Amino acid sequence: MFIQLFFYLFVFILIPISGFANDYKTALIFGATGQDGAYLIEFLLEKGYTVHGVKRKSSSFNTGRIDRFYEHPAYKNRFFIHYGDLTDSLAVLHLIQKIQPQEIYNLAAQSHVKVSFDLPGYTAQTDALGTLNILEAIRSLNQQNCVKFYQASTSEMYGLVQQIPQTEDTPFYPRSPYAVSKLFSHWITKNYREAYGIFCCSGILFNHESPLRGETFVTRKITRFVAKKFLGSDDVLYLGNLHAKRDWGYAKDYVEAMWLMLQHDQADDYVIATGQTTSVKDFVDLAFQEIGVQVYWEGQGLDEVAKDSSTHQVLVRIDPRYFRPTEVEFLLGDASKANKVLGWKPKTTLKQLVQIMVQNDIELERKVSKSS
Ligand code: NAP
Ligand code: G4F
Repeated sequence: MFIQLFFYLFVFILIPISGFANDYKTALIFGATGQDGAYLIEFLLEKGYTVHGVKRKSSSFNTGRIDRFYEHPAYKNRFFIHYGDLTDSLAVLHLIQKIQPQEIYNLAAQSHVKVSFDLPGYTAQTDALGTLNILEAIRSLNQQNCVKFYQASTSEMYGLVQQIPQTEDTPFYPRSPYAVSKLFSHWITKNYREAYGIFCCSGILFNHESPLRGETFVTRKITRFVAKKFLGSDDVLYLGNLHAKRDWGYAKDYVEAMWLMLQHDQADDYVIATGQTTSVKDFVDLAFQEIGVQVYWEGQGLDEVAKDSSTHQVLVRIDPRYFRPTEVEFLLGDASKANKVLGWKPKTTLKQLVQIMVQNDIELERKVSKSS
């Protein structure tokens, strides 16, 4: 009797509250080599998970963000990488069959909004039908009750915003092939939850940045430029729409929200955001402040420029090549539901994020110039 009681206490109370149970969890991440993939891998490995990541075949190295996990002694035999592509439905099915994960995170996407206008077909194949490939694999393998699924939805789905701030109930109005494809994935995820009872969650994440952010996204483009300027460059930065506003958070804070969604007993969709919005122009100002440069702006439209207030040197000019055929001018998220239900809130302010990114890019630039 006493032994039985101890057994129940150990299995149902001590293991769950100690987090020890996570030692037995296996996660599969599509999009493991991207910004969020790298932060999520680290987060899950730290929690004791075994993590399987999927990388695409590439003619050059594409694992720069995650190589360090291979070498880390604490993660030995708990981190694995497999070749795969979301557009290859059989490869997706075989991976799930072989790995038998308890959690699947779909972070894989052609994630650049401007590029999606040039590659609408490829974007739809990956960002829309790719998600369906995973959900269909779960269903065909009869894994409905064994696996939890996270879908990387996006604030881009609000596009031409119908409400301020945007919540889980705000109507969508996508403005790019990327956003339309993501909207398909958002709804198909919901549909598979309702139709087949699969534990599927979509995180509607607003923009999130970090030192691992791709270099063609506007924040990282700016912080890299500011770092080069700090080390003596004479270049000018060319940007597109300076007046777009985004709700920018820190990617490291946001991957925790993905995990929290899959730990809850009810599958649901959540907005993840900071509740603050800032223009591209103000982001430029903040980034230059980080290296002690005050910026002032002059001119209008295509002639608008940013100058250094002590030297009057031009720092930023407009290049219409960076404009989009249809733009998302304003995003501001309300993450109250995630706060109330999951206990999630952002930990990092925009000022801290800019500091982290600029300092990291200065270090990186120093290393590059030392080695060349
Ligand atoms: P990211 O850095 O661009 O990473 C995307 C990942 O997807 C990379 O690992 C990429 O591989 C992989 N990938 C692309 N096409 C693929 C395909 N056909 N099959 C398999 N993998 C493929 O994006 P992120 O910033 O980490 O964002 C993660 C996810 O969240 C994306 O789905 C994005 O759309 C979404 N999202 C991002 C934000 C944000 O602000 N960052 C906000 C909302 C939603 P390679 O490394 O080989 O290119
Ligand atoms: O940094 P961006 O390219 O990010 P965007 O378009 O907001 O998309 C990112 O966030 C989404 C979440 O809402 C994700 F779903 C998506 O995968 C991606 O991670 O552009 C931000 C804003 C835009 O309004 C753009 O027009 O900055 C403006 N911008 C101005 N100059 C620029 C530039 N964007 C880029 N990439 N490059 C420029 O030179």
